[in-house]
Amino acid sequence: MPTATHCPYCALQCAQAVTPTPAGGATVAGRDFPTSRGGMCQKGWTSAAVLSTPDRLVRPLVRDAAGDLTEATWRDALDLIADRLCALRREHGADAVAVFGGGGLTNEKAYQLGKFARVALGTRTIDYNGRFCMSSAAAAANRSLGLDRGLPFPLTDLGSADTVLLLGSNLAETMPPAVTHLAEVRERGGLLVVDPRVSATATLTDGGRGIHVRPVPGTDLAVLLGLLHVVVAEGLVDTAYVADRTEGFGEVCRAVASWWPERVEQVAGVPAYQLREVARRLAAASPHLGGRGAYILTGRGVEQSSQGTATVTAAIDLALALGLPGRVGSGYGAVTGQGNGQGGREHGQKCDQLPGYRSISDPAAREHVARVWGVPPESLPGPGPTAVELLHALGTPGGPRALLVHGSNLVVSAPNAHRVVDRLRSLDLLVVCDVVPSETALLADVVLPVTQWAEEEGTMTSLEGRILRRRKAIEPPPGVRSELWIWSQLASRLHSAGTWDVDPADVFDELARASAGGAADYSGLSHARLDAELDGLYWPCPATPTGALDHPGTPRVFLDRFPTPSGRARFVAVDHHGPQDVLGPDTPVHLVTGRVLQHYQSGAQTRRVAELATAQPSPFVELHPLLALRIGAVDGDLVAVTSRRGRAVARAVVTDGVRPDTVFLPFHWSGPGSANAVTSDATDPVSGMPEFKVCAVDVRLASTAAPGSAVDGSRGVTVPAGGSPPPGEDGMR
Ligand SMILES: Nc1nc2c(c(=O)[nH]1)N[C@H]1C(S)=C(S)[C@@H](COP(=O)(O)OP(=O)(O)OC[C@H]3O[C@@H](n4cnc5c(=O)[nH]c(N)nc54)[C@H](O)[C@@H]3O)O[C@H]1N2
Ligand SMILES: Nc1nc2c(c(=O)[nH]1)N[C@H]1C(S)=C(S)[C@@H](COP(=O)(O)OP(=O)(O)OC[C@H]3O[C@@H](n4cnc5c(=O)[nH]c(N)nc54)[C@H](O)[C@@H]3O)O[C@H]1N2
Ligand code: SF4
Ligand SMILES: [Mo]
Repeated sequence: MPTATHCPYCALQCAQAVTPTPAGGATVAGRDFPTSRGGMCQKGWTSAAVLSTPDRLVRPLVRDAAGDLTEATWRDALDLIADRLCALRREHGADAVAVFGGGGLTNEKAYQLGKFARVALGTRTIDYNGRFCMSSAAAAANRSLGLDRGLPFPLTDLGSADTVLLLGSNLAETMPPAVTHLAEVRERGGLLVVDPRVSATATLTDGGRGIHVRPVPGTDLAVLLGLLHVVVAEGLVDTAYVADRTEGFGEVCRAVASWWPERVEQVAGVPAYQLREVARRLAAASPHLGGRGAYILTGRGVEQSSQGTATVTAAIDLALALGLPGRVGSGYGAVTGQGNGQGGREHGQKCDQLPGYRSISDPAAREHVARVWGVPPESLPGPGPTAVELLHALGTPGGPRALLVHGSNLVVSAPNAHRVVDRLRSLDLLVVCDVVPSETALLADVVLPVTQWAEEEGTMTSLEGRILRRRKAIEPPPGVRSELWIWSQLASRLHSAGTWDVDPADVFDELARASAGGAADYSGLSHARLDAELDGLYWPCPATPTGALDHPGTPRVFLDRFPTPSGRARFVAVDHHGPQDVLGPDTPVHLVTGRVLQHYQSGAQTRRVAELATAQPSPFVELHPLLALRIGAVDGDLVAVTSRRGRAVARAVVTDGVRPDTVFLPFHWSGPGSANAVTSDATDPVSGMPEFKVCAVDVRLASTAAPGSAVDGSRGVTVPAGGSPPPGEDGMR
């Protein structure tokens, strides 16, 4: 019998039917569902391969005196971790133990991890990889709209609109089944894409029926200020909406006054006529001018920037001026990335947060959550450092001495990876829970093998804020444990207060109580209720005052009011400064980073799937024919991309799909082609988001470039600079 569950990877959470095979693996088929409509991408279709990858972790590993990771019993591994944690806490205080979580963890695990950090470890030092992903969009939405639910409307709503403006999102590769929801908009010629590259998504603008805007990397904020300038200058503002539902418009009007299209053209390289055209098309689609509706959506291309929060803020300001948010058939949204990127940022693994999207600095929130946890509110630590600050502090005087990693492969995915590897190596204790020996696991002192997706029960919250059931379809390999069990074992060894359930349904019930009354209220839900609702339910979904679980959920938020003190959305004035790295004589080219269809994130999972590894075997750098000519490179040559931080060597793909002043490097590989050896760890001052997307580099033929060292997770393994990574050394098996 197939089990109904959802894909292990991205936030679209395509519906799957998983059937066990006699050999212990599984087969995966698509299943009807409103967002995925029975479809999956190549990663989803091949996802079962990760369940039985030959190097699946099935036993705890502990680093021995010779420096090798060797098999250990669970008892020995957990005793060792608990002993070392106790000793470090005694000597250096509770904050000396740090925790790093992930947006791929189920809601139950994300919740329990936050509780484990605050109650069992008593540390404030916890953050997670969602900081790399959704933090700028979240910070801007919270500030402007009072709430961060990535898409505050169902994805299926997009089909009714005249126009969709996609900024820095390559949906056609990052969520292929979602493209079906753009079909009607494309038919109307209404797809507008802002991306410096001719991405797969940009080609959906259909040869000019839609519009592809190609700004200089890192200048989207200027583009958005210019668009709002045109909307104001040409009298296209929805004045009734602005008066009824917003505040702060006057200041924003003044701020955009100086961003006339010709000035934007100078900064962003986008022709002034094209800016006017985009602004007019958006306005014509807006309800107040009789249009069918318009959506503005942002992705990582504009958010992963040192001005990411400001850029999203400008996108929301534009949407508010056109009267889009909180209207059926129009809106602003951010396209959440990770499988549980949405739920993962609601239940307490963020450094400043308690479950239910509550602030850890709010006395009432602390009181409520402490009661659910059975501990005094004053025992809960305060807010801790954000991800990049946390990583930089590891092993420094006064910084954390131990790190527990759950669901992130930092060696590949964190910015300025050489620095991160250096910090990880300086720790007294690195513990990594994973399903495969990721590059980060290979660096650890203790590696714990955990259950994955089709082996576990739980819930995930998709990009639309829809809560779904993840269901167990097959037995995990013997020897593998769930993280809920691991935390309960460690909590008891640490003599922690509180109860530590191991059944995901029980943990969910506790999470529901902890979230009650918070922004992301799940108190009207249970596993049993979600089992009966095959399409899931949207939060907020509170219990009734009598405790009944029959709230219908909230597909569309903001329809009546914005959850701000005044009930109005806030215009926030922002200004454009550009990326921290500026081009100079030694680094004259922009590097932009991103994704390819076949690989997921750090590639820890997808590089182990034969079909995906064959289709996309090694890192590559896209460069324009003019740049290729200048450096004397042809297709297939090894090209070195060097910044002030480090260097990546990858195969050249010569294409006029990138601008002559820009190269593109996907970040899915470690070793010599590691994009994050090169990226900048400058962060956004509001959100802590690193500037992954844009930095300044030198590009030349690898043979003419100075040698550099490669980022590789394993200790004692030296990867030669330059040259193709030998199979296996970049984690591919
Ligand atoms: N295949 C695949 N799918 C995934 C993932 C994956 O790893 N692989 N990861 C999931 C996750 S966690 C996430 S966050 C999402 C990310 O999904 P997306 O945001 O769609 O993905 P990216 O490729 O990171 O970036 C999108 C686009 O931003 C463009 N870009 C780069 N710099 C700039 C700029 O300065 N301005 C503008 N306007 N655009 C720029 C890039 O050219 C790229 O086409 O994907 C999810 N889905
Ligand atoms: N240059 C550049 N860098 C980027 C980005 C970019 O666009 N450019 N994007 C950033 C973004 S948006 C993101 S989201 C990050 C993501 O990057 P990472 O945080 O590295 O995410 P993953 O590769 O998904 O790592 C998840 C790890 O957890 C393991 N895993 C899977 N399920 C579980 C589980 O249930 N429990 C545990 N303990 N482990 C599990 C996987 O095997 C894998 O090793 O990368 C960021 N880095
Ligand atoms: S689009 Fe995302 S959720 Fe759907 S199959 Fe692909 S990776 Fe899985
Ligand atoms: Mo992400």
